[in-house]
Amino acid sequence: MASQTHEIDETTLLARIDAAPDMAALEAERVAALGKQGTITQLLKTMGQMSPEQRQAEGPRIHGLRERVTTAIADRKAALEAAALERKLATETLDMTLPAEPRLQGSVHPVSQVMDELAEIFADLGFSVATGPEIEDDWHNFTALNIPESHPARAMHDTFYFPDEDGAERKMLLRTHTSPVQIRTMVTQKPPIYIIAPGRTYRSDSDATHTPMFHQVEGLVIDRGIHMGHLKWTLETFLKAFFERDDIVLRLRPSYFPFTEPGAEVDVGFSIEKGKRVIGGSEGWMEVLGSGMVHPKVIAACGLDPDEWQGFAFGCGIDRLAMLKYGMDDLRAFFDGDLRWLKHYGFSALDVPTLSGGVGA
Ligand code: 2NL
Repeated sequence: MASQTHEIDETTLLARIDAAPDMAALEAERVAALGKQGTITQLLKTMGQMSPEQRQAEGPRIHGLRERVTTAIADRKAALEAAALERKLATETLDMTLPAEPRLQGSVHPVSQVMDELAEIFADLGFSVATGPEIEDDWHNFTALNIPESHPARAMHDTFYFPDEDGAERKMLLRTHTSPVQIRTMVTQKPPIYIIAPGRTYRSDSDATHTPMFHQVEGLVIDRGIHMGHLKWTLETFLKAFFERDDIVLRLRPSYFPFTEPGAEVDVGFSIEKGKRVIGGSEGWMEVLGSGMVHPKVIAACGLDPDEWQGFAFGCGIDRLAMLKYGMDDLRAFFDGDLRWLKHYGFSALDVPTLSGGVGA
């Protein structure tokens, strides 16, 4: 019993610990020496059966042995960890001379892209972009457009009204179309006027094809001697550039808008490609725009002489234009903010539409 410490060859054990090639081998050594059934643990247990004199002699030797083995394991562990870090640092390199990787996050919404395309196409025809408030009064949104208080068109617009203010002359509302922007332009600028007014508009209806907020673009020309021929050429030129096809066929159908005389619905020929309707060709007709000659009463309401100035105007939904051009079929997805949809249909910030590069390239 007294010779138990001699069963452990300390020199060999410390040498094995020092030579442990990896963490797993080191852990095996630790379990074999210091674990529950470990040689040193067993040795410590024998002290219980020793006589006091024996314990006095063996105790310090056994504890000393355990101490040195524990220290050796800790040292070896630190050495292995340092070596592992050293290897990692040697293999992981960072080349600071490489150019930065472009990480494009986010994309341009199809509505914004189409607005940019419209601005580009119409700029080429001499039109500038006009904007105005989304919170309007009923004079600019309705009255000036020949839609008086009692007119059924007011009810048809599903208008969002603000609560009446005490003493206020005009009702405030969310504009139901971008026409008030053109009214403001006619009131404040001298003709000739060549503008498009793209922007958000609001109507209180909502289903698969209507959202309470939607985007509209309207165009307005006020000049001398303007007639329907100018209107048709402008729309045809616009649609050819926008859909990037030459086989665009227009059909103007008489229609009624209180602010035009005459008014015309514009149908565009479509064809079927890969099971989907695309603009171009003439397999069928699709209603795309509303238009007409500006009503003399509207011109007069803006303080201009309708005998001197004539004009045409048109309007259509930007969301619908985007759907037709880029093949989306659910309008509601436009405003969900779903990143997967945006990633699929969105545009690169670098994809700026230009006439030379193709507006939708
Ligand atoms: C449609 C129809 C249209 C206009 C908008 C307009 C504006 C002024 C004077 C006269 Cl200031 N007209 N805009 C004219 C005809 C049709 O839009 O279906 N929009 C979605």
